[in-house]
Amino acid sequence: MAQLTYFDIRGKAESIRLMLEDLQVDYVDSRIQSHAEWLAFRPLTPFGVLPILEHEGRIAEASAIRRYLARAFDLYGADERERTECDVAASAIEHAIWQAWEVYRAVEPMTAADTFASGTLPETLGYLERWLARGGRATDHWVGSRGSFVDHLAFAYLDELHAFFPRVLAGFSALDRFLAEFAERPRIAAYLASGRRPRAFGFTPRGLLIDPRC
Ligand SMILES: N[C@@H](CCC(=O)N[C@@H](CS)C(=O)NCC(=O)O)C(=O)O
Repeated sequence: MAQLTYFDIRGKAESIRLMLEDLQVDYVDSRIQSHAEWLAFRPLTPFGVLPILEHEGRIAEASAIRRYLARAFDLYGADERERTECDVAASAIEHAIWQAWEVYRAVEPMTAADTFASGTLPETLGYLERWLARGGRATDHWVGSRGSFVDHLAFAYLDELHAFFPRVLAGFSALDRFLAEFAERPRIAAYLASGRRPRAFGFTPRGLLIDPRC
């Protein structure tokens, strides 16, 4: 049995939860609930941060966990070219996630959100959409025809944008379509409807960032 340890937020763990759900891995979704619990647990972690995954050993770092699961369950491309494409897309999406999270941490988040929505975000989404649809390929998967861990990472990112910047996202039809189609995968749809997802995307200096659609 695997165990994912994180906080009661989606944050850096949600794409991992999506992978575990989609792969039907038997896992415990362990969520640290209090600061006191975290202070006690922190020295036991490899780098003083979460998430960590226990699965035939202990793995730290979100991107390493995603790639470990991708290698173990054949979600890392069919050949070397596709593996490189997975790394390229995952890196670009991780950067885009970091851009969005900077907005929530801003001193004036409303102003930062407006600036983001009219500038950085559409520019980033334009690049991502162009990459997803590269060479006129089908846009149901980011890499290859069978899908990869990049799909789970992209869904976690786009779903968060759908919650907070739906009108901006709606301007990017391939990304919007990918989001809708991924949500319809039977195991993903079951997870989304399960009520087991954390309600909050993350922590901000002003408290939890709750999904306004919940
Ligand atoms: N490089 C790590 C960073 C993980 C990270 O920053 N985790 C945050 C939550 S999103 C954390 O554990 N914060 C607790 C702390 O810093 O005390 C990864 O990507 O997994």
